[in-house]
Amino acid sequence: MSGTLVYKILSDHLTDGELTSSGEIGIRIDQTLTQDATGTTAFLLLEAMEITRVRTELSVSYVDHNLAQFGAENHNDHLYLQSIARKVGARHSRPGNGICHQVHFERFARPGATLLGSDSHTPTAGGMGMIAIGSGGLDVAVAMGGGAFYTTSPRVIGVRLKGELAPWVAAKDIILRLLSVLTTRGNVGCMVEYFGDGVASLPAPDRATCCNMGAELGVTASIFPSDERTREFLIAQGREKDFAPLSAEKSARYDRIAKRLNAQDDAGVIENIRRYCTDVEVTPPGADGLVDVSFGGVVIDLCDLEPLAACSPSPENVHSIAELTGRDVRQVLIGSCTNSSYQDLMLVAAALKGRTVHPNIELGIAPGSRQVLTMIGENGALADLIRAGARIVESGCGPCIGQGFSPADCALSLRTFNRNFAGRSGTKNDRVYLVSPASAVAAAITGEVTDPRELTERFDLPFPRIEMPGKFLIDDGMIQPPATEDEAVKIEVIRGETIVKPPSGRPIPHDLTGEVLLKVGDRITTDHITPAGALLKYRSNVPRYAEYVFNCFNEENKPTFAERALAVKKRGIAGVIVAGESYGQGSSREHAALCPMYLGIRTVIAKTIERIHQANLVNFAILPLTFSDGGAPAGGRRTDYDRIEQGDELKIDDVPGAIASADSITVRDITKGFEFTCKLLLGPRQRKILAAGGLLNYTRESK
Ligand code: MIC
Ligand code: SF4
Repeated sequence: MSGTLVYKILSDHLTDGELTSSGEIGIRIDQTLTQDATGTTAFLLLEAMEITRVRTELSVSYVDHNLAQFGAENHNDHLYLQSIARKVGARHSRPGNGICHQVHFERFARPGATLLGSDSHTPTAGGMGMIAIGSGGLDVAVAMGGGAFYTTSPRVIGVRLKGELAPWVAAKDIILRLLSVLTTRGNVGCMVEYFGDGVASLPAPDRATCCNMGAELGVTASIFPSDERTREFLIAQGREKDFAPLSAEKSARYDRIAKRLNAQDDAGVIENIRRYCTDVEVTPPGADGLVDVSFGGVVIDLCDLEPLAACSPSPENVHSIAELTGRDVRQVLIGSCTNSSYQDLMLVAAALKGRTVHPNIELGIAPGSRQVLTMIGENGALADLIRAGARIVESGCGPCIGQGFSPADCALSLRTFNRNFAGRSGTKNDRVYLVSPASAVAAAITGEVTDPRELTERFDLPFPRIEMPGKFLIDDGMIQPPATEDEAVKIEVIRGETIVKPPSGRPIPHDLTGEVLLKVGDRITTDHITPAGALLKYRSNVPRYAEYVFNCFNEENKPTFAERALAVKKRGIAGVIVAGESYGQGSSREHAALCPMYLGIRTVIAKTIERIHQANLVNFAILPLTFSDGGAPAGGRRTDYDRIEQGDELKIDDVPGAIASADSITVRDITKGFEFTCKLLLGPRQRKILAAGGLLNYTRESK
């Protein structure tokens, strides 16, 4: 990765390790962000570590997720966050001020800096030429206290953009195209770096859209160079002083990327790799049907791009809008940290001006920030949206996290959001397609999936090219400044009774006996593990939230997962979860580790585990193991994953010995009478954390 922008920023911030292998590196964190759904736990953990003052250049606590306020829980959290942020020296963006990533991009993101956030879409700020990473709240708490953040020295995927987007084709279509090439799988430990002449044509908010959905690729961060478009945005935000030009060296070397794919199931992906990547090599399929694919980089010609949609249930299930045209749509939602910028909403308003939303469509719009909402309010665009029949939602996450606007059974919902995991909308049998604001508004007008490029001819609607305003409305009045150290002493932290101290981890027993409580398939998301939507309000009370762990797998009139886990815990043995590929995809929520830990889960054995979730498991002293046979052994024999069943009793001897130094560990399935090996791929620091019984204990011990 020498000469890349990623390399430059990381080497400026390196505190530990080397940037050459895929070993562990420590980096200094300049800025942090937290949001209310993860922030309460993050600040409680900060308190548990006895950190009384933040030591970063900037830490911001945002309230944007839980705004529904049914019951006292949400407001209790808001008041706690407002008081603790002020006391410890963080800023606090109050409810109504907007979605953390949108507001951070507008007001704080700066080229060349590092940002760590307790939300998986923190990489949005990469659109400003910074390294922005999502993680669990405990890691953010450590960074707030001045500690380094540890991650894998990344492989850098080079994405060259050529040309310019055609009218009605959008930044969202760029990232959807990339998802159709790289998929949501197998990109752990990578960062995406955009370069090429096409970059200059994209304004900063478009870059933010691309970096935002890098989270769906599963990469650690995505980054754009910082150039004149960046300066233009910063000037308009009254922050020119934050500008610094940054780009990769001409001689920059991007990494060669390797992926293992299924020749049959992934045929479309392999075709896309051949079409959009350079120096592609594909091996013939093995007996297991798998092929090894490798390539030098990705090239996307913006001129050739067409409007795309990611169909349910995965952001990688990408099709051209042309293929889907004519499908009946019932709901269109515009908003989320991906696509709710001023330019996005102005485009939608311009297209709807003087029209009424199609009778079949329910249209909801959640502007990304108070800045956006106020500006469209003042220039009349909001009135155009309201007149067209749009239902305006407050600036926040809202429907993106299943808080309202759940669609009817099986009704097609087109959203400008970033995730369409089954059930995330709050409707079990939902059908959510992820699209650009242009494609969304086209459906809002016609009532069916429509290529927005047709709007010009069919509705005599010229493409409304939205220019970046020379000056955004600047009003940070809803961002509470931190207290001075003197003032801080007098501040009393408000702790509502629904806020419960999170449990801390314990060292894993020497010989671990456990029962497989659940065996799940591929792509289990953190939404499956710890459901969001209406249940988000229990985030500050782990025992209560834990009742809903794996709720989607519970069957009527049968003990729930939580009940079974607690019964096993009572017997003095551990709970084990067995999973397929990409376990723990999606959000950064550490509750997906913290709640299982509370229920007595001591190990997860999966084919692969996603980056943020793996780190969260380690932070809460849950052993993350991956099957050594990769879920695909040679010779066609049954995989270890296939042989294990729910209810099996497993035994692992000398866990501390393995944690100390081994890269593999033997697991015995006592019930079935066979042994298998698992990989224990951890850096030296993660091994110490596990041995200490979690990051909280480790941090206390190393003080
Ligand atoms: C999400 O989009 O799933 C969330 C809600 O923003 C999560 C954070 C959380 O679970 O609180 C994320 O993406 O990290
Ligand atoms: Fe909020 Fe949705 Fe963005 Fe998560 S993805 S931060 S829920 S807007």
